[in-house]
Parts: sequence; C-alpha cells; structure tokens
Amino acid sequence: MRIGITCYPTYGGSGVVATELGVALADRGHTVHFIAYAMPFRLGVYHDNVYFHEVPVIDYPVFQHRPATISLAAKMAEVAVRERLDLLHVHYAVPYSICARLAQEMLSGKIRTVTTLHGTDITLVGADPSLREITRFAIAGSDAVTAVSQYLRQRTLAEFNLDIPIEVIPNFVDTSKLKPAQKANQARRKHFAQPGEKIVMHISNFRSIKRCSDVVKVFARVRQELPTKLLLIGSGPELSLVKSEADRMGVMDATWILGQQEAIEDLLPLADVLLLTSELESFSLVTLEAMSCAVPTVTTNVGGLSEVVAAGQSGFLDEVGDIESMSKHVLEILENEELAAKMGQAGRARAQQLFEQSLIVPKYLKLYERLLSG
Ligand code: GMT
Repeated sequence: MRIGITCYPTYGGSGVVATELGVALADRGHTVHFIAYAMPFRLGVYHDNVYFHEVPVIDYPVFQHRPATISLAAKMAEVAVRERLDLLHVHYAVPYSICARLAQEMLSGKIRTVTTLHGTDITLVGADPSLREITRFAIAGSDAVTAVSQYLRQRTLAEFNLDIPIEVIPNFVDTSKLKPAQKANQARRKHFAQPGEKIVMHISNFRSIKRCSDVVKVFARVRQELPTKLLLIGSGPELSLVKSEADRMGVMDATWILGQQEAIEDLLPLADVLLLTSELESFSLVTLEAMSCAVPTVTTNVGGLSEVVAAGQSGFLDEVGDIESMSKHVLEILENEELAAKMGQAGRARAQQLFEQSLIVPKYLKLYERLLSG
C-alpha cells in the first residue's frame, strides 16, 4: 500500500505513535509518505520506504496568520497524485482531519481517509465552540475513525453527538526497544542519584492539563521520608512554574531538569517510579513506555489510564490532586523493593501482552485493507 501520514512533528505521543506506525508499515514493505510541517522528531535516521514531504507555508504581509492548514491540504492532494497514494492517515483531528477532507474533495474522492483521535483534539481543542462543528463535520466525513482508548471513543461520540463507528486501536510500544535497565543504564544512574537514593521521574509537555506542580508537591513529601531525586523530562509552558514551585518547596537541589530528550529508552529505565499527575489523559503513552521498561507507575485515575495501568498490579491510580495518596503510593513503591519489582514485571508483561507493536500495527493494516477493498 501507499500511505500518506500526517502528524504533529513536535514532541508528543500522537507524533510518536504516527511515526512508529509509519516506520513499522515501511518495515512490512509498504510505502509511507509523511506529509508534515517538519520532520517528525522520532523519524531521525533514514528508513527504506519512508519519504518526507515538508509543507511550505506562504507568508504575506496581508495575512495576520499564515494559511498553514490550506497549504497542508494542498500538499496532501499534490503528494497523493504524484505518489499514487491509496490513503491518507491523519493523527489528531484538529486540523488534520479537516485538511484530509479538503484534499479528498480536491481529488474528487479518489483517496480514502483515516483519522486517529488522540486526546485533546477531542476533549479540549475540538470541543471549543469555535471548532466544534467543523471538527464534527471532518470526523463524521472521515472514511474511518480510530480512537486510542475506549474512553476517548465514548467521549467523542458523546461530545459531538455522533453515531458513527469508531474503532479503538490502542497506542503501542516496541518492548524490545523500551526495556528494563541494563548495566549501561545503571552506570548512567550514578550521574543523577547517589547510591541508595531513589529516582522519581516525570515526563510530559508541561502544560496545565498535566498539573506539574502536583509532581513537585508529591516529590517534596516523599523526600521528607526518603533520599530521592526528581528527574523532569520534556518542556512546555508550565516548566518555569515547576521550577519556582521546586524552589519554594526547597527541593530544587534534588531536581534534575533535562528538557526534551529524544532517546527516552536510555533514561526511562533509570526511574524507580514514573509519576504522572494529569487532570486528563486519553491514554498516556509515556505510562505505557514506563511499563515496558518495568518501571512502576503512580498516575491519576482519569480518562483512559485505567485501560493502560492494571490498578494495584502494575501501578497505582489516584484521584486528581490527591497529593497525600500519591505520596503514599510513591513511597510504598520506593520503600519496598519486592513490591517495586513485582509491579515492574506486571507492567512489562501487560505491555507485551496487550500493547506490543507487533500486535497493534496489524490492526491498522486490517483497517486499511478493509477500506481499500470497499
Ligand atoms: O492531546 C494532546 O494535547 C497531545 C497528545 C499528543 O500529541 O501527545 O496527547 C494525547 O495523545 C497521546 C497519544 O495518543 C496520549 O497518550 C495522551 O494521553 C493524549 N493526551 C491527553 O489526553 C491529554
């Protein structure tokens, strides 16, 4: 098959999933054309059967905003014709499902479209009154729609009052790449923590929905009981707030701020626990990645997280903002090596059994085949 994929090229779960899917499809002999504003960050090195088409966006003094969306739709149509694409698969409904719809119109319907819903494209951005109707129109008009969790499927149908088939295809992980700590990781660990010290890790795009100051509050409590370091990975608008919170709570000297990191597989296995305090997560790819590395997780019990984490077995799920309970659970894991190992193993087994890349990619392929066979 010849497949066009569009995703946000910047850091974030939807871009990671789209990129890993494209590479996995190419490994299976399909031709994949990424059409995006920039090279997706995980694409990195050269892959056979993978092509990248950058979308040029015109600037002109009359424009208050550059017409990026229509440039993308035009590029999709152009690449579809030139490369004889069979389908366009867009990740994140806003604005990409709308662009795909436009490109399909330009091609007189001679291409199939697939939209994968990821999270805030439905719960925040798409549901905004300014975008609700056009998002609904594009989702309803997509030839196939997938959602990364049951939660997101239900929420989409309810939010947009839709009665369409939405297939749940969960996010996936390559468990041979994201694996438990090796000796090399252990050597690196010494850089961040003294022998006997534990590591709490948080990875996100530091937006308000992640409630990152809760991470600092939990960490400050944990640190009162146990020598621990906090590793923060990622970047975003709330990072400066997190820094001042860490300063205010006197834990800045125990906090490492690593910024954006591409080789997450080198750092994630160093964690003794992954802490995620989000107000909402439709899935949380980073939680799955931690499970794959046999790292126990303490997260909030929101959205699709209960579909990812086996509560009490691979991690703990707490109420949003319940600093007390999250601190207690982090400490429970850090103070009990047997429990930590058991939870880590349970998480890795769950990742392998339910979310392994080789199990999930064929689900997308089946969907494509079904669409193309009419
Ligand atoms: O929705 C967003 O704001 C960002 C998006 C992303 O691109 O990373 O995150 C969403 O999609 C991820 C990949 O499917 C999920 O793992 C995240 O849980 C989801 N974020 C939210 O629901 C807040």
